[in-house]
Amino acid sequence: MPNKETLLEWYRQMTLIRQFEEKCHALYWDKRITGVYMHLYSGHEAIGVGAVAALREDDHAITSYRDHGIALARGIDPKPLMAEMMGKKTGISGGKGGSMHLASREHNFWGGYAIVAGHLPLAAGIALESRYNDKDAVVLCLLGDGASNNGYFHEALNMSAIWDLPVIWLIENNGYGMGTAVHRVSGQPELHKKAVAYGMKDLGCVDGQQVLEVYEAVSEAVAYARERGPVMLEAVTYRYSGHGVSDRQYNTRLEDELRDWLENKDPNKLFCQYLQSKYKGIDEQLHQLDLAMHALVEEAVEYAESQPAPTYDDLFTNVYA
Ligand SMILES: Cc1ncc(C[n+]2csc(CCOP(=O)(O)OP(=O)(O)O)c2C)c(N)n1
Ligand SMILES: [Mg+2]
Repeated sequence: MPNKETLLEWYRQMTLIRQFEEKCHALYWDKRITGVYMHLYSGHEAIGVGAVAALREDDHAITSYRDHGIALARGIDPKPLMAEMMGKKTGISGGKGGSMHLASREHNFWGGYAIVAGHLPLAAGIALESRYNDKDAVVLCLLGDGASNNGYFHEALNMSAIWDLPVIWLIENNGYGMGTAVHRVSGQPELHKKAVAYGMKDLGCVDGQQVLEVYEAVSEAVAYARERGPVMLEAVTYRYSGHGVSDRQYNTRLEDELRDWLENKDPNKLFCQYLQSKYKGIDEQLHQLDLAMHALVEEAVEYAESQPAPTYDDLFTNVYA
């Protein structure tokens, strides 16, 4: 069982993610963050924080375009992240990636990919490097429910199985791929069972709104992957905003459904209540963390706005032809 200090650190991260996302949303509608796409992680916090907490520093993480929360959980400073949102030169990806392509080699965080399931073969490749060079680092690959119907999913899972690659395939099942419900597009709506088709270990399904449950399940998955090879786990969650910022969501989803997930299954509220019941008198400490994360996000915005844009010459760096 993680100690109080660790639990408070998770609370800090979950709060930071929610506040960062809410700020990004406001900045987008204020046209201070531009671009067509930005996919928020609000609602998924317990998965990102619980799963990344189960990794060692030399392990790897890779995810889809819904990547801000994983970048923050991996310990990347909010300042270069916010600068990236605004396309600044000092952004974590040099201002050329934006919201969907956050990455940091130093943090073994490999992105941020816009193509649905496009990062799955890359996850297999990173894991192959680890195995080939006799390292024991594992790869945490987070993917959406929709991604589990893409051809890359089949190829990458199959390869990981035949080569015993140390990958944790963690499906963040938020019920929808854009506006399409899982049961309408997946022949097997119990997504974790897809592991069976590849002879892969299926660790089942976990409540993605409970950070401790996610942490425990992913820890088991990590131990399995490190010793034996690929493993699949599903975490059920919900996104609190539209698919991306330009999607107002209410066209496609029932307001009652959203209200239920917000009122009764908000991962941050549930974890706050858990901490309050476990540690009497912790309220003031939690309140101080809320304030500190608010200040941290504000500082990140101030920093990002003060940063220069990439130059003409920057267009030609890190381009492979
Ligand atoms: C190969 C490909 N097809 C379609 C799209 C358009 N698209 C972007 S996100 C998305 C839905 C993916 O849903 P899911 O995997 O469940 O992830 P979520 O957005 O729910 O986190 C689609 C169809 C794309 N980016 N790439
Ligand atoms: Mg989805």
